[in-house]
Amino acid sequence: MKRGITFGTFDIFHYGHLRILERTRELCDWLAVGISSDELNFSKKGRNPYYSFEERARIVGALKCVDEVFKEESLERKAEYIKRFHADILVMGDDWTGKFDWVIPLTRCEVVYLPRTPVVSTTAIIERIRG
Ligand code: C2G
Repeated sequence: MKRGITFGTFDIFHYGHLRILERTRELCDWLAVGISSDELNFSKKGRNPYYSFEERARIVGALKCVDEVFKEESLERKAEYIKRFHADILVMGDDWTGKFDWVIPLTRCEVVYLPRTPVVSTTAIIERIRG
């Protein structure tokens, strides 16, 4: 059985989020998803997520293609999370290309970056509704 792991904020859940999770699950038989803590999101994006960690984790955890959700507290703890879940493959969108290759020698986990779904993003949704 191949075990997968991926990470994200998944704020204001949209089609691009669904597609990365579905495509990730096609590459493995079991999938754990690390959901950014509210504090990690603030440090990455300079704003609080619209939905709280608990709400984002409930939404992602309810999906058919997701087997387990957990809290991602820091980008630097990826190797620890990979070991905790015995992940064989880490998948991220290609906005992160190369950024997590450092886990390979530490974990022997395969790392794959998939193309982002064009056009849709949480930021674009917020701007469109605001404007
Ligand atoms: N994504 C995508 N297509 C989009 C938007 C997002 O494929 N149109 C992917 C991203 O590439 C990422 C995942 O969906 O793999 C989650 O995106 P975000 O919620 O923006 O997560 P991010 O803030 O990039 O957090 O440890 C890594 C970080 O926690 C990732």
